Amino acid sequence: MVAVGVCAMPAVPADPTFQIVINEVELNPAGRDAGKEWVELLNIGDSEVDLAGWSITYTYRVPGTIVLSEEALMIEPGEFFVFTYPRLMLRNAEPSTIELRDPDGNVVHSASSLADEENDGRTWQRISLGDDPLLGDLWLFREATKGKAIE
Ligand SMILES: [Ca+2]
Ligand SMILES: [Ca+2]
Repeated sequence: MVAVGVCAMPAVPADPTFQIVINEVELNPAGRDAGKEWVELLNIGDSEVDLAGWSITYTYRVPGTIVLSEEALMIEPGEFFVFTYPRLMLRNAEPSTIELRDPDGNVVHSASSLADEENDGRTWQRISLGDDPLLGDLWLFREATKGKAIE
């Protein structure tokens, strides 16, 4: 997809794949879930990325995708972006996969087999194994660190 009608184009890398990762997921926040489920993204690359047109999947009830932002949404290297789902959209009990997709629909990153039946402030957190996509990710279920680096 090509952005049109703007003046200065930001320096977007040719291949933002593996620069933006799903870093933390809250499937089942304390209390009612509607409007309180969220996914934290992190830019692990060394250049900024425009998340306009990028989408994230949801799993409840009929799976689908929702666009993060129709407008420019820059995420700088090392920066987090927390997307809060607007309504009840993430399944708690059955393990499911959440995918981050670029504007062309390519899966950029995914968090697999996540389930959260704990109605509390703990979240699934991605533990870096060196930021090499070939190594995959380790996911831990711990107290939330929303918008902050995971220890
Ligand atoms: Ca809940
Ligand atoms: Ca939920």
